[in-house]
Amino acid sequence: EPGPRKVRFGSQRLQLDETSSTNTVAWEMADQGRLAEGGIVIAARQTQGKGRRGRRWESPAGGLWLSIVLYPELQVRDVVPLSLVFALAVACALQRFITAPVKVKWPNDVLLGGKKVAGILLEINTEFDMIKYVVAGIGVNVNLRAEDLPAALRDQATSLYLETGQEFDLEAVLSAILAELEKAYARYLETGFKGLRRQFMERCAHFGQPVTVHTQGRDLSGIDQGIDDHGCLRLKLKDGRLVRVTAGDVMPG
Ligand code: BT5
Repeated sequence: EPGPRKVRFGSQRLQLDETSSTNTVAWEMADQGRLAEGGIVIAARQTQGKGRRGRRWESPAGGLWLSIVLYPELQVRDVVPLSLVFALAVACALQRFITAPVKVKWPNDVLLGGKKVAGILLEINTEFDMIKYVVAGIGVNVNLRAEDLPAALRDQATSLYLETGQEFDLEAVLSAILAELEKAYARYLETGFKGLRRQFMERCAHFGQPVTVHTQGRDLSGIDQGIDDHGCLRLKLKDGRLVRVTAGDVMPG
């Protein structure tokens, strides 16, 4: 049949009270063939929540901590932009609940009031060049209070509650997120990042700004020239050279 098959996100759901990391659980389940495409693992709390590159993700009660498993028929290099696609989808979902602008920060952050409200962790299991499965971890600070986060994070992290003074129904936020993720994923399979690039740039917190990108052990400073059709960040360096970065951390200035 023509067109990519449509999957429902969250139709299979493992709900846990507390776990180490939903990404770890989803990875093991996928490995054992126990998690279908679009299946999710979700926990009320994580004791070993993971960020990128071995970093820790604070996951107290009050947030949404979930992982989705996917079996895309894509090359590894075409899976990498999914972290941008999913960050955009989460931003769009959160925007349904609040009026303040929800922004994205390349490659995997969602920002509210300039602070991180959500992050994406993509883990890819490959065999040679083939993808066995992808686990997309999504963490959203929904009803977290200031004291739920370590003091050192308080000037860079926020929650929907901290920005609005309102509590949100976790199930309602979850369904909005799953619906947006599903839509963005289908679109990505159809058009590639090309079809989502414009939308990403419109929500991007740093487009046109001076930034420093930490990538492959070094810092590159320049002006953000936007994201290309493959999801790479284009940077104009001080010496005028234009470089493309595939992964890294963006800081202002
Ligand atoms: C991320 O990493 O942003 C990926 C976060 C993915 C979390 C989800 S939760 C469900 C699933 N299971 C997991 O174990 N993980 C996924 P990165 O860009 O590396 O950002 C990590 C950095 O963000 C840390 O080093 C802190 O500085 C900061 N941070 C930690 N916890 C935070 C939180 N709850 N809110 C905002 N910032 C946080």
